[in-house]
Amino acid sequence: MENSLQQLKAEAEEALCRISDKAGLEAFRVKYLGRKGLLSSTMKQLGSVAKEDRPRLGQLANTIKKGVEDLFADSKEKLESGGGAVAADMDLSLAGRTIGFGKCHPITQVMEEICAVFEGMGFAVAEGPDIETDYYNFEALNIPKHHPARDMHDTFYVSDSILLRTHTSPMQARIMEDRDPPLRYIAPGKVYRCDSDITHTPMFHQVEGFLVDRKVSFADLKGVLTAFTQRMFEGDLPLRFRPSFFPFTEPSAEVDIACVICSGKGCRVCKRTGWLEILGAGLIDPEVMTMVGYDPDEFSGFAFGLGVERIAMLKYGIDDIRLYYENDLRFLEQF
Ligand code: FA5
Repeated sequence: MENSLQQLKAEAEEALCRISDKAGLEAFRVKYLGRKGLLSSTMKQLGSVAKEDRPRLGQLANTIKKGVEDLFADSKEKLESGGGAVAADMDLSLAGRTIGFGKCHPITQVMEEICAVFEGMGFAVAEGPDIETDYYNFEALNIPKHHPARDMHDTFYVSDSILLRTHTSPMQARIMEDRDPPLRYIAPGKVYRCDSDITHTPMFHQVEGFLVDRKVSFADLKGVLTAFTQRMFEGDLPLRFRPSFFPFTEPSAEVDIACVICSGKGCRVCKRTGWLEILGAGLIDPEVMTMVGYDPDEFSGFAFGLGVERIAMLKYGIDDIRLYYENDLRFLEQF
């Protein structure tokens, strides 16, 4: 009896798997679960088994019956909701839905391109922490407490001495402190400022670059940056060096590229000037050299920090920087 019950269970389970329409379900119900069905007739035989085996086999029969009833209910529900194992009207030869491949965000792509251009010029790549100390972000760069230059940075503070780095320049101090010249490094990464409009975002990317050696001049800086823009924009884009001020470079400059969005005629992106600022740069201030233990009479260097989003705007003719961070796939998929 026990064997016949187990065999019936296995048969019923197998039969259920093969059912693909309502008629099949009804036939199954009549054959296995109906009043005169196989389960009922097997259970009727309980009366003829030995008295001492009856409770155990009765219990087993009930469990098997309940199991088959549950499976039947499940299959019925699946079939009625169109999710049957193999629906009769399902065309298995149809092509499946294609799953699109993901790819890097356009800013990551531009960042990698920028790094590749500088690596081609012999710069090594170093990365540093986004959460930075006040010392490396400001003090080591000749920006002591209460210096007015701190105001330009719109800093997000974590505590009095810890902050989200406002630029990648702390990497100058971190690397110079650790190593002796000659040095030629770039340091790409995220930076943060409380700032937002069509050319500013609160989180953006910079690539810091610096070179320290004997007899480094402003002409070297101009040469490297001109070669960079020529490679990045594949041609001669007008470039201008504007005198500026950074406490950690002397002399300092800001570099603008002719606005590709309006071809230099003036638009809302370039604030009607025909130029878009892409980086700050200069010769490393002797004060910074001294703080990291270099002799400024023996060594000199240049440094620059470029805005990756600005380069990406110019490269692709994007007129609002915030588009990069709205996560609209229709925009992102174009790159
Ligand atoms: C600096 O951050 C300096 N650390 C650059 C530097 C490095 C100067 C080494 C000298 C030597 P500045 O604040 O100008 O400078 O920012 C550099 C570039 O980052 C800007 O030219 C601009 O392209 C970009 N940038 C600045 N603020 C934002 C912002 N909120 N959103 C997007 N890009 C920005």
